[in-house]
Amino acid sequence: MTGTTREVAGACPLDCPDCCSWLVTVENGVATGLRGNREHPITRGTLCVKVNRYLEQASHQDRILHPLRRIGAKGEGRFARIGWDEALDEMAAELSRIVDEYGGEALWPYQGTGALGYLQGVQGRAGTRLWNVLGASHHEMTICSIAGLTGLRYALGTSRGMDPEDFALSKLTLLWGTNTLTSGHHLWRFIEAGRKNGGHVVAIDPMRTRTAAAADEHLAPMPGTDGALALGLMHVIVASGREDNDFLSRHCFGWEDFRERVMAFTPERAASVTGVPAEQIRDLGDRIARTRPTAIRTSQGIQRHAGAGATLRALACIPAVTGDWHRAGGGLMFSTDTYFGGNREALFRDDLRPETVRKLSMTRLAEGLLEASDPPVMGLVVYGANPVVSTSDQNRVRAGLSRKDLYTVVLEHFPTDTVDYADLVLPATMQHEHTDLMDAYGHLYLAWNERAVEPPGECRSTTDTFRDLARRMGLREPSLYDSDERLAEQLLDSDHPSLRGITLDSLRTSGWARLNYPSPLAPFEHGFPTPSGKFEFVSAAAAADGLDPMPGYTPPLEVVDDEMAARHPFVLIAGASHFAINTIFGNNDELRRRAGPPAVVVHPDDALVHGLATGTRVRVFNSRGEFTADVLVDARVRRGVLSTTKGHWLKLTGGATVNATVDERDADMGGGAVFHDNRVSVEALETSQER
Ligand SMILES: Nc1nc2c(c(=O)[nH]1)N[C@H]1C(S)=C(S)[C@@H](COP(=O)(O)OP(=O)(O)OC[C@H]3O[C@@H](n4cnc5c(=O)[nH]c(N)nc54)[C@H](O)[C@@H]3O)O[C@H]1N2
Ligand SMILES: Nc1nc2c(c(=O)[nH]1)N[C@H]1C(S)=C(S)[C@@H](COP(=O)(O)OP(=O)(O)OC[C@H]3O[C@@H](n4cnc5c(=O)[nH]c(N)nc54)[C@H](O)[C@@H]3O)O[C@H]1N2
Ligand code: SF4
Ligand SMILES: [Mo]
Repeated sequence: MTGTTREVAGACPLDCPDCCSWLVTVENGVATGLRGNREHPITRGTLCVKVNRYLEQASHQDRILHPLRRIGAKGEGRFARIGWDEALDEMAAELSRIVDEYGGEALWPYQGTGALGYLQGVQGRAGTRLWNVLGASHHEMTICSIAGLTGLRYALGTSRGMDPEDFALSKLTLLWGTNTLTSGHHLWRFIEAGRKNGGHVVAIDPMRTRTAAAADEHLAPMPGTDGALALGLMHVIVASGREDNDFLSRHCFGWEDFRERVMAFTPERAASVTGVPAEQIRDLGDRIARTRPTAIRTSQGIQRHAGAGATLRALACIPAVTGDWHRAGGGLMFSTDTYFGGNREALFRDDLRPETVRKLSMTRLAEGLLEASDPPVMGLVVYGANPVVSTSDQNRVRAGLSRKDLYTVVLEHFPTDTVDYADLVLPATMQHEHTDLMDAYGHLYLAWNERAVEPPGECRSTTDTFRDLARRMGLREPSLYDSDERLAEQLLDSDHPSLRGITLDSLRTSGWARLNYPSPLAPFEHGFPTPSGKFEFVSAAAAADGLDPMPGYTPPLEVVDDEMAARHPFVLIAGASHFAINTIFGNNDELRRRAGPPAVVVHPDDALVHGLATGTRVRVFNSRGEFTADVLVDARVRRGVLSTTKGHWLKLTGGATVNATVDERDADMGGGAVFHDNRVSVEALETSQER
């Protein structure tokens, strides 16, 4: 490389389990190339179809490069350019006014999953020190994984599980409500390695996704019924006497009670709940019983229903019944994000906030804006989030954001549907334009993301923006002004064994480091971090939280509601698109072309009954709202289910999207969202030939 060309190591910031390690080529101060790091054991030199376009996206003509002030009505998206000084003066004055008049809790720092890092993103709750000092309401990250994380904790004492690299050791892999090839494809190499070693791969998904199509076998349950399927599978194992009694008696708590529940759940009963034939349940139960180790990969898609937390809790019981929790290559993996033992307390500084602050749930934005009182929400600062598209009950979210007395600031890269409602828009940096430190929720490596180039226009990083704002507000707390490096040092200043041998300097030099855990890894060989030290079939903590003390099947709500089914015959699920990540890249022309317009996949039998054909343009609706989509008739979706994708921009599609139909309702645990527990009807608008 010449003197003016260099490669800078960084990492993908997006909400994807893979946290890829990347290298940015910088020529004369300009980023001219981006590639996956070949040295990194997970990335292995490839990014993905989306992030291959990251640099193109960074120089997109619509990139917001300067602060903007609203000049039109809320929702219109008309703005005038202003300077940073003016913007910060205005924001400081407005936030101070709100705090003085209504108290700090009238502020809602609404951070999303646009960037995951510990400095600029949501893992580090960027900006949280400022919000703590101001006494702002606490923003609860309920939108993605919380129900599953909570459910797992009752059984395991933690939400972590397998090291994904150990899928290479698995003889049977269940891809359960997860679309690996789309939503985090770097795991596939390990699954394939297991398969080459004689392993068998089963997908469990109402939809024959590209992942299910690549598996050896596919079961298609009704959405939200996986807990029943898990119980039916365990029944088969136990009824044939192939449970691991040694493991159950030595390492589990409450087995005898839970055993009774399992014995009551015959494959026939599971079949009637799930719609999966009893024969298929018997076959898979039998295969699990005779295959050691069996690994379950599950992720967020399975836990967007009323019984979300209970589902993950029930799934975690399978490796307890088989004893696989003690075998590397066996167990379950949902998320790895608690393997990193960084000093989050030192980073967050929650000691700076008042003793009690109100909590506001990310997925209840409409309720918060329209109904919260004492105090009402008067100031909303949105960053790394696009709630108009991503959050439930879109029409009410838009009504809330339209409130004339609400002061809204959005930190963004692009003029999103949410930006349209802002009073003030601040231009934000992208990953190669700022510094960050990342862990992953799909592997055990940390990454350092070195800033590679100067930010374009007047873009500022999240940390810079909040430091500048604190200064403008005249706040004296010294930790508000800590530099990015200082923040990283504070986070890494931990005696947790996972960080042994890792310093900021060492991480910076290599760009990435494996957390200090053995490989292969049997995560609970020294016990479970529960109160009993054992796997808990019976959980006092769950009982104390008003939940069933034992794992079981908690049905979805709308999916099984007969009265609603009579009105709205389809269950609608809206999973990850292959060509976008949430709403990010939703404005990239080439990726949009490849993704096609919003579509709903309908089973041929349902299409016949409802008079739908491929290309029929339909209105998809329920009492909450509606959106338009093109029908695709295909047997890859099970009967009674419609499948679409999340993340389409309202302004680039039909003016409303799937979340216009989704209820603002909590799942059983943690206040998780219920995106897939949603009934709708479809009605033809016109056929494509007429268009
Ligand atoms: N390309 C791409 N990658 C992404 C994302 C993206 O938008 N695009 N999103 C990122 C984010 S934020 C997340 S949280 C993860 C999500 O990662 P995944 O969980 O893999 O993604 P989803 O598509 O939400 O859900 C996975 C599958 O669950 C199925 N499913 C829905 N309901 C049920 C059910 O009740 N039971 C079962 N068994 N299956 C069900 C869906 O049909 C879908 O195929 O992916 C991340 N990666
Ligand atoms: N129907 C349905 N809805 C869903 C889901 C579903 O499966 N079905 N999935 C849900 C899930 S799992 C998730 S995680 C949520 C995601 O919902 P959100 O957290 O709202 O994520 P996005 O909608 O993609 O919005 C991220 C925004 O952050 C911006 N951004 C990215 N990096 C930065 C940065 O460094 N600084 C600033 N200031 N901005 C940045 C991007 O430009 C983008 O506009 O959506 C949820 N919505
Ligand atoms: S979105 Fe996922 S697969 Fe794509 S580059 Fe980022 S971390 Fe890697
Ligand atoms: Mo997510």
